[in-house]
Amino acid sequence: MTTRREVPGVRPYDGPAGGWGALRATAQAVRQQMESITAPITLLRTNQPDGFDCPGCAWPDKEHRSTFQFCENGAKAVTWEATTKRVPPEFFANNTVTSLLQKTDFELEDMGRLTHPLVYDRATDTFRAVEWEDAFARIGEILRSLSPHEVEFYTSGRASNEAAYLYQLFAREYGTNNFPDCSNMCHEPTSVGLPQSIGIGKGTVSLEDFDSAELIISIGHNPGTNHPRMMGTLHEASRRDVPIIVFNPLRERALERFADPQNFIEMATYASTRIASTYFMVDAGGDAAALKGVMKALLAMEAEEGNVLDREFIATHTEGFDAFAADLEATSWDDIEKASGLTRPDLEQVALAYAKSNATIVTYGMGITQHNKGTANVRLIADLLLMRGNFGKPGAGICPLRGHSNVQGNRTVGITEKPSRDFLKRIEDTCGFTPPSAHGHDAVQAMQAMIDGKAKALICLGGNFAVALPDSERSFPAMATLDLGVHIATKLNRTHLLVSKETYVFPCLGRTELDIQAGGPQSITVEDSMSMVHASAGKLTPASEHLRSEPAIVAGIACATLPNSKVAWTELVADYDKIRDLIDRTVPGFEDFNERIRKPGGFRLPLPPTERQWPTPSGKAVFSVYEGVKEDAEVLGAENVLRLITIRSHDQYNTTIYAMDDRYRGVFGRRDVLFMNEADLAEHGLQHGDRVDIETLASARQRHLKNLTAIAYPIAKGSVAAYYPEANVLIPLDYIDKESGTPSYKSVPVSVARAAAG
Ligand SMILES: Nc1nc2c(c(=O)[nH]1)N[C@H]1C(S)=C(S)[C@@H](COP(=O)(O)OP(=O)(O)OC[C@H]3O[C@@H](n4cnc5c(=O)[nH]c(N)nc54)[C@H](O)[C@@H]3O)O[C@H]1N2
Ligand SMILES: Nc1nc2c(c(=O)[nH]1)N[C@H]1C(S)=C(S)[C@@H](COP(=O)(O)OP(=O)(O)OC[C@H]3O[C@@H](n4cnc5c(=O)[nH]c(N)nc54)[C@H](O)[C@@H]3O)O[C@H]1N2
Ligand SMILES: [Mo]
Repeated sequence: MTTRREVPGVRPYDGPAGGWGALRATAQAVRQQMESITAPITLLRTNQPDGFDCPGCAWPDKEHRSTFQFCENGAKAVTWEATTKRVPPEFFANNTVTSLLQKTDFELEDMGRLTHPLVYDRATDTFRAVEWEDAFARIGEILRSLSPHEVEFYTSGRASNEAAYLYQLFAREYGTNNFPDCSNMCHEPTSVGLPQSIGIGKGTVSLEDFDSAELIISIGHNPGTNHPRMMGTLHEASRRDVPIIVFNPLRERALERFADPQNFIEMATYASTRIASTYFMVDAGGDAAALKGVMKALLAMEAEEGNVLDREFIATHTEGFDAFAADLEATSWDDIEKASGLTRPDLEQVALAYAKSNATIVTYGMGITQHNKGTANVRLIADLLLMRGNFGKPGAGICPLRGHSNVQGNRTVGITEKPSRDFLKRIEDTCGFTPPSAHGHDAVQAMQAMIDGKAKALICLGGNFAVALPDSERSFPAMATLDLGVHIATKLNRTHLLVSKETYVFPCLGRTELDIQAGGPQSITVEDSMSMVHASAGKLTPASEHLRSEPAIVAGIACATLPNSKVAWTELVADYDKIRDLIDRTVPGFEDFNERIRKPGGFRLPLPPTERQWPTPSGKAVFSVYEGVKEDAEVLGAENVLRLITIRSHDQYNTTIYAMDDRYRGVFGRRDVLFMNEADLAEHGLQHGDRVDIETLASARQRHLKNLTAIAYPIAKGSVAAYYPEANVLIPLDYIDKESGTPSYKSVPVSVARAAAG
């Protein structure tokens, strides 16, 4: 590479992921957020049998009783919540909302934990403290004056099963299925696609499966940052010489090399382990074509040599194979190569490795789901696994990397805008009211209803709704049109400041904190990515004596809204066992919930495909047909169009910015960068470090993001990447996967030009 000009805050990162850099970063996170005496104790309680579940990610622990698993980003999530910083009412008295809106997302949350329930005062443009009961009474009054379908009940996936269950019970008794949910922006294609393929919308592997896998294919996820405890698993697999094939448009350091901080020798010798055995820089949005290429090659191998497909499995357990195979035949290699950005020999090489492996796991994340063909992508992964019977045997299966630490659990206990009849019937029989059956709004539909003036109130159980959604220039103003905004949160964020006619911010307990109710100290439960349900109990003194638990806040609003409620809210909140009893009676798989949750490690929810049972309408697993590769080849290959990927930095948790670095990608102290392939820079007449403007193509409305610094980066040619949430201004709200409603956050057609401003 020729010598490049120096760009402030941009320098290549040569080390492995993990290692000493990760230990240093952890120490720094602790120093910045916590008094050092309590910090190590808190961290040691993370994911311990009697401790709390890490709020960082949904990757499981071995039976939840391993010794402390080091995880830099888990430590950041914990210290960010357990911080000693506070934002009391005096602070709000001295800072108008207009002035707070000038602060960055990092600055807003870094101010610390919320301490009092707050109400917005329009006259002074400030938030002031309010009594809980007064706030509940007013909210109840407003909600009673609205039609239930005008109210949106948003959930972010950190909420416990108990809080989420009460929340859906409240909204349903009130009269709506409007449950926009962070999952709608995340793994909805998994929830919609996998049931069609294998009858259940969840992953099928367990941690133990990784011990006997012979091949791991990792598509579109960045575990070094987002699921760091998974690095231990990949590290072990690699040291067993298991090939790990990666498909990712960006070179992600942790997928190349990793030094395990738990490995004494690696640390002492500054050594590291390779992770990917082969790394394919697929084009953004090119996975469907790549997967079809691999499967087409497999069919060809079967025709030539035989014994490549698991014919018996296909005959006994699946349907739709002939149409699926015919479609692969009909798809041209030319289109596959154009749409994936990979070559036929590349994909044949993957097919060969796959044909050799007797047990394959495919892991995937947002690089697969956040596309306008997200559901089709997920189904193609299932197809690949079905071809060789990679379900229901040790070491094999599908492994979606879930987002928030309890997003999967929220879904399981009823946060869905499309509830099944069966579930509604159980609620009716158990609770004595008739829940509505009409489908409600998902996240994009909820925001669209707000933009159209059809929604009048938004209640948020956590999260940063407006900032997480696409199209900020339309989404932000929509917040102001609402009659009511209610936000249950640990920390202040921009969505809270986009005030509605009346706005309340309610401070809640976090995972790390002691939750004491009338019936004594409570524990909550969560479900990890592998369908393990286990208990979690915080131990820290709450950030303020005025905090309430999420279940208590939901119950408070419910009591004030529904004076004749059939639900015994106060009793349920006094003892969460009673909430679990209700879950036991209404959600399949939770039989004897209270008993089983008390066993160390918890229990696993039923996953029929692991026993080769397929709860699809036909009772068989179903192959899919994706006919879009030709169109993808045209769209992805179009001249002068780049595909924008929006990603998380290493110092970020969704819209929460912990700090301004992205260590493994070599970006420090800034987030205003656009990652570009060297050849694309040259074709645009640009150099590393030039300032650029980005414009969204193929949309009627003009959308710009100006003055980013373009930097040369190993990324597939034709793909560019910028950080979320800043880049959300560029994404049209209706640019979604039609089947699941998930925004196409990872393949926005854009043009890039030298910045107009000097
Ligand atoms: N520390 C930390 N942990 C987190 C989060 C966090 O923000 N910070 N967020 C949590 C949540 S809610 C979620 S959903 C998960 C997210 O975890 P990931 O699924 O890892 O999400 P992203 O960071 O969005 O990155 C996706 C990866 O996909 C790649 N990619 C982008 N487009 C494509 C494509 O078209 N094809 C392929 N093959 N790859 C592509 C990107 O280069 C990137 O490496 O992590 C959870 N854990
Ligand atoms: N462009 C682009 N946009 C994206 C994505 C992307 O990859 N690209 N990813 C999407 C994905 S995968 C997701 S999941 C969404 C995330 O969307 P959200 O889940 O809505 O966003 P978060 O940033 O996780 O929410 C952070 C806020 O949660 C609150 N919080 C933290 N802990 C707790 C708690 O214990 N209880 C309560 N009640 N509140 C708490 C704090 O106030 C904090 O400010 O964003 C989506 N948006
Ligand atoms: Mo997510």
